[in-house]
Amino acid sequence: MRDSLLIRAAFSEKTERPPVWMMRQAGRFMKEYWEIKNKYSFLEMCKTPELAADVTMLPVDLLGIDGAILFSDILVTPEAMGGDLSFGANVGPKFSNPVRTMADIDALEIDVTHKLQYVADAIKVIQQRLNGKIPLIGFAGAPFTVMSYLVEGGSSKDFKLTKLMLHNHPEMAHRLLSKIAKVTVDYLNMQIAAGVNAVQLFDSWATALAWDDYKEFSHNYNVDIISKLNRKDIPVISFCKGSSVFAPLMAEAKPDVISIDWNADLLNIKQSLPKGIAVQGNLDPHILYADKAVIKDRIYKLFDRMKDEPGFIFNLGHGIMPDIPFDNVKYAVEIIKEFRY
Ligand code: 1CP
Repeated sequence: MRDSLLIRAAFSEKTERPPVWMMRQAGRFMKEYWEIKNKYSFLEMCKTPELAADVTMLPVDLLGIDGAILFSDILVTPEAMGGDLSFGANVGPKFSNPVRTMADIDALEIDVTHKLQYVADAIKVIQQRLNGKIPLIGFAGAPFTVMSYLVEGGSSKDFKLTKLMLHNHPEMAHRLLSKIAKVTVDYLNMQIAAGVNAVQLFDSWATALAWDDYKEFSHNYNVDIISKLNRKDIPVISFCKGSSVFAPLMAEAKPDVISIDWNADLLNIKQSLPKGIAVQGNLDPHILYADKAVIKDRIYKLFDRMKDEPGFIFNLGHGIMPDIPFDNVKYAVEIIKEFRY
């Protein structure tokens, strides 16, 4: 896998075209996903290795992307720590026992990889199915983003309770973040041992934080996690919403790749980073709703801008929305695979 397009680009080597994968590529915009989802709950899908493999393979088989991403969720780690997690129809994730006090934090377990063995099992099944064709990306949520779900008890628009904990009770926040960081290191190293070829750390909601708070409550934990991963030949991709602003700090954590949201000019960001850090991104996912001529124009403009910069992986600035037409996503992958620098 070291010679695959994706891993070479992740290690900042020259490639004949940009490799392509897309966040949330294995999901709700595909009717084949719903055929499985209508029979099983989301957590059953995550916890049954054969089903997780079936879903992981959908975009591999139907879109022909250059990297598969493990079908799972960032919330399986807080669940293993003791969070009572459920996913109701159209209400998103819920934790019925939100973490609000020091006693709640103390009750969370940190030696939990045995409870996540189903993920290692899924990785083995997926690698058998991929059969060396393309790399498999593992992932975990970054501590701040995972913390937000535990504290809020689910998704949030404003992260009010989470930010209140950072501001009024920083000692509690740090205790909670340290516990999540420990679990995240063990979990990602377990995925690497089970056979993933790259890992991505998702800090989706870092964009809610001011610079100093990002540094203290998110970045410092990501630095610690990245420094403890068994990285030989395994590129580490660091993603956050807000990366157009936080990229200089993210680079200090020394990931191999930084995944950039769609606000920034990708070339400017790339040129501002230390040599040897690749970028991933950064098409506005809404472009995939537009006419095919627009999709082609925007993607090729991005490629033209990045043409002299080895170390570029095509992705979206964030995930594919569930109602983006499948045909448009397929078209985008096709024109990317036709492209040559
Ligand atoms: O209802 C359904 O069918 C479940 C929808 C779904 C799916 C397909 C959820 C629930 N998670 C997933 C899969 C998933 N989640 C993947 C699989 C691989 C792929 O990308 O194709 C990955 C990498 C994630 C990671 C994840 N889960 C993130 C970080 C990435 C991102 O998009 O920012 C986050 C924030 C979550 C939480 C989550 N999981 C699911 C929901 C509805 C949510 C809440 C999102 C929110 O708070 O807005």
